[in-house]
Amino acid sequence: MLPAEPRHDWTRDEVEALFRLPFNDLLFRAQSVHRRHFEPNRVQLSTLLSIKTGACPEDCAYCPQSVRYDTGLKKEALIEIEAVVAAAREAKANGATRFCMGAAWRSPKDRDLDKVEAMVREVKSLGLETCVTLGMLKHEQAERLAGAGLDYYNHNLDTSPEYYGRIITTRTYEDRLNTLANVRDAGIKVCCGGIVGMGEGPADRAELLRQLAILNPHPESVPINNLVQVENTPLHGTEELDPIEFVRTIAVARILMPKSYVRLSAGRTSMSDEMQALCFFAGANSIFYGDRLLTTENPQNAKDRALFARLGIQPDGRQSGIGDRESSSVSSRENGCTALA
Ligand code: SAM
Ligand code: DTB
Ligand code: SF4
Repeated sequence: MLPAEPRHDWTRDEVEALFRLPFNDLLFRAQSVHRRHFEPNRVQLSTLLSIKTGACPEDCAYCPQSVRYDTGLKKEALIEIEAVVAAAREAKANGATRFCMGAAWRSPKDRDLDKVEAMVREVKSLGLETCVTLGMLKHEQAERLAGAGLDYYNHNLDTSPEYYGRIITTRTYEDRLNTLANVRDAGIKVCCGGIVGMGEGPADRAELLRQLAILNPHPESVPINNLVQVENTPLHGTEELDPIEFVRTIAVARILMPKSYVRLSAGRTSMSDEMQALCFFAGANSIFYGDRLLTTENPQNAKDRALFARLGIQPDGRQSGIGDRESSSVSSRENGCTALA
């Protein structure tokens, strides 16, 4: 039996046992959970823009934007609002429903927030959902962003508490949980996930997902990033994660957080169409869409559109068109439920 309501009391043993299921059993269960809560052939599209690039004082071992690693990235101060609005218009025209603005800060200064608030207001007025990721946030800062109408704040746990010290030393796991609590208290929706493929072990992947799933409520949006290896970052050269293990991570995230959007995030440029299709089958129902993430590449829009066409996937916010392979209407979801219950 599948539990009807999300749980927040998953144990390590339970989560590790999910990871160890035979692959077909795991995917069947994840797909069954998915069909209970979502239309199975719909994917939400978020477009990213870096609004302040590089020269970050933090030491996140995966990140090309840290000032500590010579990645050749051109740093850029907080950009002007006109450039943000132009990028948001383009994202909307291309079919995104959410626009996510990221800044390479440890935490924002109060005067930076004036500009970010204006960006949020302008992007929202275009009819897009807004998300920002600005580093650690104090309670009052979260309140200010909520006042500007911000929909989502992205702040990732990144990995398990046990592995965390190998990846970041300049802020603690506790700091991250505090920021998430401040965001939640201000009434902003939480986007929180992590990165795999950083040399962590299976228990770390399980524990990252368990840490996300014991948050109450669950994050509304859960980005699962596959490490993008950037030359001259400490994690460059890390052994790549087995793609099947990546798909398992998506499936377990779907089972643990049944009502959350699970985003197939960074790392898609090195994934095959078949691997992405398995991720969607495992319950991923959101992606970053647009040819750039923050500083690295993402698949071109045309490539993603071709993938959706092959898979009969409809982006959120679009009506299914005549001639589409399979309508993603509620009735198809219900059919699926009956078939898979
Ligand atoms: N500076 C802010 C912070 O760290 O909270 C916001 C921007 S930061 C780039 C947002 C997230 O992007 C990180 O927490 C990490 O999960 C993800 N990220 C950064 N570099 C990545 C990489 N090379 N591969 C995969 N994910 C990455
Ligand atoms: C998230 O979890 N992944 C995005 C977003 N939140 C901000 C960022 C991925 C960054 C990948 C490396 C880069 O492009 O700089
Ligand atoms: Fe800075 Fe964020 Fe990159 Fe860490 S992940 S170095 S905080 S930009």
